[in-house]
Amino acid sequence: MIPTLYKSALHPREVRALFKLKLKGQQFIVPKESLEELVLKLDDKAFCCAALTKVSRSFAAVIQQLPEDLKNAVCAFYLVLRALDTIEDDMKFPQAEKLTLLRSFYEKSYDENFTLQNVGDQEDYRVLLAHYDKVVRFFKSLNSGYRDVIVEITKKMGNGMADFAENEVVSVDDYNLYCHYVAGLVGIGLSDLFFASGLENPELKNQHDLSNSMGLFLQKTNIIRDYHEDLFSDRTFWPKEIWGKYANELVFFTENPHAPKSLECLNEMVMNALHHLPDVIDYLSMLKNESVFRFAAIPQVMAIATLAAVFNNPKVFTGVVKVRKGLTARLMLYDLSLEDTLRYFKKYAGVFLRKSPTGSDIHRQLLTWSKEVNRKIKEN
Ligand code: IN0
Repeated sequence: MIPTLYKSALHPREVRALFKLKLKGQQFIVPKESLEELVLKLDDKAFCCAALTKVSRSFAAVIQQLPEDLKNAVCAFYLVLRALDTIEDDMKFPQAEKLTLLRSFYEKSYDENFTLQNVGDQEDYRVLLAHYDKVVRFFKSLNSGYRDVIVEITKKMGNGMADFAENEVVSVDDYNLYCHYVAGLVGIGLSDLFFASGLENPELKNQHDLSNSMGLFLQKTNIIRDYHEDLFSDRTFWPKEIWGKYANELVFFTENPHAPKSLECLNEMVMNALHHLPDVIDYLSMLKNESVFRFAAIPQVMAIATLAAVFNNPKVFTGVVKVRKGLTARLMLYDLSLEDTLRYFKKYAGVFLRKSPTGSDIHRQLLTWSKEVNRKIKEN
């Protein structure tokens, strides 16, 4: 808490938010015991809620403010996807078995005997998979409208992940397709869950492109931010079609973090992600329910703040660049509206422009982009 406060010291509103969140935090209790200890104490639903707080940290609170039915559906969806992701990420899992499991994972949604031992590179993920039968029973308690959406998305995502476990991301098309599988489909699934809840604008169900962009904006931000971590765990999602213009090997950037070519590459990756923002604005403008809005908007504001922090920043190549936790706290506490969200987007659009050298190619692209973003903002 103290180091977090220190970083937010010049932002008094964030300091206040951090303290309030600490108090309000009692509402979203993150249990002190380990998940393994909690298995023995909690019923299926309580275990799933606890697992959510363990695996998604601050995001769990954003899910928990959704209306009861939709909250349970999103919680189950999140845990199913996290399980799938854990299988995909486990580099020790034998490849052939991994592919079969990714492609058939959706079939386990109704199998109360299904558990997986010793899979996952973090303790909480391992416990989640070791007690997956609990997720299955919680999933089965949802109504059929929600269940069908979750199974369909899990099937498509597992197959897409398996395709990419065999083939690398090379072209920009591959990059968009990979991000579609792991995140765009989440956006499409969430729009379908909102529809099934009856709480949201029914038009959302047909907005596949906008829903997809919501996921792509988040996932591309993660991929850019995680360059260093991913490079050292021997995987990479940066498309060669982009980085190949600046270097012969991806490690060049780590070895030369301050080289103009390294920063130009990073900035092109950021610009590529920023092109999804107009769709994000259109999607968020369609939402009607306030708690659904906050659930959808908070990760997008965190993403643009992260992109602004990584833009033109050599530290991406040598470690992790993170946004201040105080910002998350503030976004969660003050009931974020569309107006506030658009104000954040406008503010960060200015940050990108200021961080790019006047007259440079990237500056020109950002100018065109920010005109479009500002036009969208005025429309709403
Ligand atoms: C998410 C998304 C998410 C939330 C709301 C609307 C969305 C619309 C389209 C696509 C995804 C949407 O949000 C989470 C946010 C999250 O988990 N944050 C982490 C922080 C972090 O760095 O990991 C936290 O601990 O707070 C998200 O990142 N993903 C996700 C997964 C499932 C669901 Cl149901 C919603 C993951 C991903 C890959 C971006 C889709």
